[in-house]
Amino acid sequence: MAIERTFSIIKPDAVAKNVIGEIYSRFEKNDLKIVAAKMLHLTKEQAEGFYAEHSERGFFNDLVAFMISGPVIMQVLEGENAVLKHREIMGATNPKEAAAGTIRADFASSIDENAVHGSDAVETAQREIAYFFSDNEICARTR
Ligand code: RTP
Ligand code: MG
Repeated sequence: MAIERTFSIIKPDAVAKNVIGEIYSRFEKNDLKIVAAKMLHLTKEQAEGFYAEHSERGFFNDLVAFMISGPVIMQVLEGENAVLKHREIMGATNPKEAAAGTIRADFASSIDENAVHGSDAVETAQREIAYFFSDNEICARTR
């Protein structure tokens, strides 16, 4: 199976709940390696640009307001089948529909404040990674 990279955000609600380590542990238990990470408080422009594909949706303004309501931690995860694997361990967008044991089932409050983001395809991951990380901020994990 192919080694892929995917882009992950621990959203402001989960940072506020102090469950960064719990979420990182889920990544590690599923053989996803963190090859880049940074904490930052997004600007409105960064959040609008990142979620530009949703700009016509009714929830867009609330989504942007939520994403800038506090700091986030973002990371690049690497591993076999990383994009789909990460989506599986995140669970469904709406935590009420998320499978038991998934990150959103355990830590999300609502469809609006749903703890994590994960890229939905390899091409999306490439674009999202490049939006926040330069090549020299991504580390090889060879040992
Ligand atoms: P994400 O992009 O954050 O990983 O989430 P996703 O793929 O599961 O969901 P997506 O359709 O891309 O939506 C992006 C984020 O917008 C919020 N949302 N709210 N109120 C609503 O109906 C609604 N739908 C989506 C969620 O925070 C979702 O994660
Ligand atoms: Mg999405």
